[in-house]
Order: sequence, then structure tokens, then C-alpha cells
Amino acid sequence: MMSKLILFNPRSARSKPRIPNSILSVAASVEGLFEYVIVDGNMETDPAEKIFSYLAQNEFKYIGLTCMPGPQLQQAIPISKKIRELYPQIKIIWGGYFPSNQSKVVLHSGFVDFVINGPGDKCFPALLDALENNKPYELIGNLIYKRDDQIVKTKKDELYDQDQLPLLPYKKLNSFYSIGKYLGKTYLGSKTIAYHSSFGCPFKCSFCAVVPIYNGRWKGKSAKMIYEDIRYLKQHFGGNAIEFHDNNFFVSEKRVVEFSQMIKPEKMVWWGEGRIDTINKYSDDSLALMRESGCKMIFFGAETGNDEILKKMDKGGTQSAGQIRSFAARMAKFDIIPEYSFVLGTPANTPGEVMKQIDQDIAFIKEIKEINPKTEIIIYVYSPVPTEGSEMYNKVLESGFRFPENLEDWIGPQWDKFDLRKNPLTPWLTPEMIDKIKNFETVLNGYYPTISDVRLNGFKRNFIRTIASFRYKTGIYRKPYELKALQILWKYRQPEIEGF
Ligand code: B12
Repeated sequence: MMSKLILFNPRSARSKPRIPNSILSVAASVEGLFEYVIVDGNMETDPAEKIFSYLAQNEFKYIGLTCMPGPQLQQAIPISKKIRELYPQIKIIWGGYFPSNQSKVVLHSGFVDFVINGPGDKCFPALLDALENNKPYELIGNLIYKRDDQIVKTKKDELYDQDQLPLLPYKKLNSFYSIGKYLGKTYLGSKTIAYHSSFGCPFKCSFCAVVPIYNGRWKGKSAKMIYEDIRYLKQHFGGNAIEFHDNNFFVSEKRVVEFSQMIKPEKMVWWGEGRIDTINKYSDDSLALMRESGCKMIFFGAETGNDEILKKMDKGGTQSAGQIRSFAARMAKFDIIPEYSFVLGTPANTPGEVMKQIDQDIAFIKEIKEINPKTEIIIYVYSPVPTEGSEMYNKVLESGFRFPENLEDWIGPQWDKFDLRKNPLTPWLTPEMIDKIKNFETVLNGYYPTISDVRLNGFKRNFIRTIASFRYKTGIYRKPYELKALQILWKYRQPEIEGF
């Protein structure tokens, strides 16, 4: 009999649970080949207890876990470490964005045996087969492991045809955790489905964690396959809205138009992430159809109003400050809310230049709000990702910035907020700069509370807006304690921290 494996999704704190697509895709890849159990940290009060009760059965030989930077590490690290101590024979395999981008520190920890580098759909079953049958694994693509003290990365596979991948085992997930509990209330609907329909992104922005893994490649499922999955989740579990979790849902206008036509009769509200320059090329007819089919809001990386910095970010395409402005107006015509994210605090030659740029970006954001007040603004403080060779990352290294050298430092008090892009340990940013950004954000969120906060009623919105009005209009952002207090009192939702 084949050995069993545990698939673990560590808790991503603060957010409501979403369908755990990462671990579900991994489950799909071994369906019928290996017996597995799923442990979702978002659904368990004590996932460690659950995992160790499985391990005590002595039938399990592998644990695979998925991990993003930030809160998931708080469970991924101590649980892996304890498994190594108590059950040294168990093979521990990490996949997802964090280990793919930080493989060295993960493997040097001594309690992770393999890292899956990007898509695990073929690599994972092949690795398990090799380990089970004492076969070599050195030729399996998308794998990172340690040999002697060297980190070995195997070749990267081409992106797989997404329609050929096995269907997600929703029924199996439902046997561990009721899928209904994953379909949460959001501003899109009362039962929101999280769906992931493509891998990668055709662009190579130097601040983006997707780039080192996908290197400008993108592949998506066909509209028909997406539609069939969504319809299944609607019919069986009552899903009535969709969040597309793709890095770039809108790469193909043809695919989006086909999907819009199919989903329109289902009357579901949907949301996804795209690029301004890509969607700006869409025809008016396509945009109108998208809106009619339920597309209410789209997330865009606007990044900055400075064309020079857009270039340094390797944003690529045709995105410019002018286009960011005119596109906000175009979206208003179609009644699609643009959700613009900005990355403030990128490195520059002098502290004066960094501060000047922050001020210019703040002014630009206010200009966008004038053009289309419905634009939702998300502000991130720049935190580096290892996009080796990019001008931006070279500047980061020049500044003396280094990632932690011990895996456990990532959950220490200095680093645990790093990838939430709220508290970066970046030498070129002074506390005054961080304060400026955060204070402006507090005032902006007061004057224009996000529509994605379903708890904030009309009265609260008007009240906080009135209080924030003087600061917003005069530009006096320092120490906005009164607004902070209201936001804490009303548990104001920040999409940039909680995810969507
Ligand atoms: C859904 C999601 C979340 C959910 C969490 C869902 C969960 N796990 O429970 C929420 C909304 C909570 C979330 C939060 C955050 N997220 Co998030 N999130 C995503 C998102 C949009 C989709 C992930 C997903 O489901 N992908 C679909 C699956 C199928 O793809 P996948 O994860 O890549 O999995 C494949 C491979 O990686 C691999 N694999 C993955 N895991 C494993 C495990 C094993 C064992 C194996 C073998 C293989 C394997 O195989 C899979 C199939 O091929 C991604 C972006 C993206 N499009 O992937 C960002 C992303 C992963 N998140 C990111 C970040 C930074 C965060 C935050 C830390 C901060 C933020 N501002 O968003 C917060 C954390 C906040 C918090 N409070 O926890 C970044 C990571 C960047 C980086 N530096 O590495 C991403 C890439 C977004 C981005 N472009 O910046 N997130």
C-alpha cells in the first residue's frame, strides 16, 4: 500500500477563509495516486494538534504545505520544525510563493527537504513517486533541494496546458471542510467563490514576486472550463459571486469576452486583477459586456504617477501617468470601479528624492480621486522581492538591504510584517517617510472609506468622512489619532492587509 500524505494550508491570519486553491491543486495532482488528508489552518483552532494526531497513526510519510510570506509562516515554520524533531523520517515539502522565492533560507533551515519551484502539478506526483520507489528525482522539473551544502535547482518546466490539468477535487475538500464555509460574504456577494484561472503574467515588473517564478510567461484555462467550475460551485454550494485570484485575469480579451458571455445569465458579480494598459486596449463593446455580465470592480497596479519610476519598476507595456488618469475616467463611463494600487517609497539616490517622490505620489492619488472619486486606492510601501538583475533590485542591494539568513527570523518581531508591505526593513526609508505614507493612508481611508467594507454603514461613512475632511483638504496628515480611533472602533477593513 502507498504511504499517505498530509496536505497543509497554514492559517493566513485575519482574512476570512477562502477556498484553498493552492493545496486543492496539489491534491488534484495526486488524486488516485496517493491517499491524502487536508488540514486547513484557517478552519482549525489548532492545526498542529490535528497534524500530530495524523502522524501518530504511523501511516503518513509525507507532508506538503503551501506558504506565502507573512502570517502563514507563523504556523509553517514551528510545525515543520516540530515534525522534524519528533518524526525525522517524514519528508517535508514546501511549495508556493515564499519557498519558491526564498528557497535558500528555507532549505538551510534543516527542516524542509524539498521546495517546489512554481507549479507543482507535475513535479509533486513525480517527486512522491521517486521517493516512494527509490528512483532518482534529479531530473524532475520545478524542484529545489540541497545536496551536500549546495542548493540545486532543476530546470523549469514550460507552463502546462491548464485545460489538461486534473479537475479540482472539490468533493474531497468538502469531506474535510464544508465548502459552504469557504464561500464568504464580501461586497461582491453573500457567497463568494475564490477561483484561480491562470498562471504567471506576461510582464516582468521588478517589484513583483510573480516574476522570479514565471519569468514573463502566462497560461490560462479556457473560458468554458472556468465557467463549468463556477457553475458547479454555484449549483452545489450556492456560490453567487466570484473573486478571480489570478495574477492577471485579463491577459486575453477573447477569453474574457467569452467568459462574460457565458457567465452573464448566471447573474453573478465578479472581480479580478488586470493591467491598465492591457484593458485600455479592450473595445468599448467588451467593457460594456463585462459590466453587464457582473464585473463590478477590477484591481490594477497603478504603482506611481512618475513615468521615470514606472520605467525603473520595469512596468513594461505602455502604462504612463497620463494613461492612469484617462483610464480612471474611462472605467467610470462603464461603471466598473477601478481599484488602483500604488507602491510608495521606492529607493532613490537621496533621502530628499525619496520624500519628494512620496509627496508627488500623494498628490497624484488625490488627482485620481478628483477624476473618478469611485476609484478605490490601495497603498503599499515598497518591499523588495529578489528580482535578480533588475535596476530596482540592484538599488535595493546597494542600500545594504539583505533578506534574513535564518528561516526563523522571518517570524521574529522584525520581519513578520515585512511582506504585508507595512513595515519594511528598507534602509532608504526613514520613520518620517513611513509615517507620512501611513498618515496619509489613514486620512484617505477616512475621507473615502473603501466600499469593500461591508460592515461600514452609511452613517459611519458620512461621520468619518466629515471628520477627515479638513485634513484631506488641507494636507495636514500628521497624527490622525481621531481617525485611527474610529477605524479601530469600527474595525475598518484594509484590503491591502486582509487580501481582497
Ligand atoms: C488567495 C491569496 C491569498 C489569500 C490566502 C489563501 C489561503 N492560502 O488560505 C489571502 C487573501 C488571505 C492572502 C493574503 C496575503 N497574501 Co496572498 N495571494 C493569494 C493569491 C491571490 C492566490 C493564491 C492561490 O490560491 N493561487 C492558486 C494556486 C493554484 O497557485 P499557487 O499558490 O501558486 O500554487 C501552485 C504552486 O505555487 C505550487 N504550490 C503551492 N503550494 C504548494 C504546496 C505543495 C506541497 C506543492 C507540492 C506545491 C505547491 O503548486 C500549485 C499548483 O501548481 C496569490 C496570487 C496568485 N495569483 O497566486 C497571492 C499571493 C501569494 N499573496 C501574496 C501576499 C504578499 C499576501 C500577503 C502576505 C500580503 C498581501 N498584501 O496580500 C497576505 C497575507 C495577509 C494575511 N493576513 O494572511 C503574494 C506573495 C508575494 C511574495 N512576496 O511571495 C502573492 C503572490 C500576491 C502578489 N502578487 O503579490 N493571499
